[in-house]
Amino acid sequence: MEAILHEIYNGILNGESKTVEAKVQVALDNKMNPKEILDQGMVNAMAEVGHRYEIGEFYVPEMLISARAMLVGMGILKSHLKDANIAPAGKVAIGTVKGDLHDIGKNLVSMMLEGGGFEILDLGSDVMPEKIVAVVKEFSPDIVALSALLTTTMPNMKVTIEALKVANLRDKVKVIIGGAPVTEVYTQQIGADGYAPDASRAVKLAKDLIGKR
Ligand code: B1M
Repeated sequence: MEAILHEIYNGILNGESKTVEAKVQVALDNKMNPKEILDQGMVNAMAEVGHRYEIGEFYVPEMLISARAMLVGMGILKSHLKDANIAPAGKVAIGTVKGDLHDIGKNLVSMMLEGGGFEILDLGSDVMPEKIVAVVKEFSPDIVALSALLTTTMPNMKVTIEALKVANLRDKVKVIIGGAPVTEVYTQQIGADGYAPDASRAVKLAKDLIGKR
């Protein structure tokens, strides 16, 4: 079993989508826990990709092919991460903020929230504040979940909250935020309702905020 996780890990690191696709399937066929496959085989590999980029061993193209392999693996895991026993908990509109194309973490949060029983409106990445306002108006989600991976795009979380205020929608929806550079302190500074450092804590936070735990 360890060997399969290792192959998935290396597949992501080397950007080999086909290997990742095949090995994730083998792991599932062998009844491995999907959360274990995700955390130990895949998320760890992306952390190593980030490390190699930081020390100048990887460049953007390597990051990109690793990200593609990660997304292929996540696609296979998705339905297995759902917990069928949990009743619908609420509606979440989720997106990565304007200017930011990083969507792996956002997709993971989205998948885990869906697995936690939430109905998901996934708005993708590079989402304009105006789009969030329009979606809140039209679909009345309980929660807006914003992701940012760049220090330069984090301020667009505040811009989005301000846009909700201007549209008189701020008190109609909870706003939660996350992503590698985001902190609890920043959450308070911009007046968001909550921060989660990872996908599973995002589910707990969302449930707490709408009183479903
Ligand atoms: Co970029 N990138 N990238 N990148 N990239 C980072 C973020 C960086 C830290 C790398 C580095 O320098 N070490 C750095 C940011 C530096 C900074 O601002 N502080 C960086 C940079 C600089 C850039 C470019 C500017 C590079 C360039 O072009 N010169 C460029 C920007 C493009 C843009 O967005 N406009 C860029 C581009 C890219 C790729 C397109 C090549 C690719 C993204 C592909 C994709 O997402 N489809 C990419 C990647 C893959 C990364 C790294 C290597 C990995 C990110 C990732 O997917 N992590 C990243 C380095 C790193 O993070 N160590 C890096 C795995 C993922 C599971 O974790 O997204 O953190 P994460 O999500 C976690 C939590 O943060 C949390 O839960 C998730 C799961 O537990 N979370 C939330 C996330 N969102 C949440 C929302 C919530 C709650 C929790 O809502 C409530």
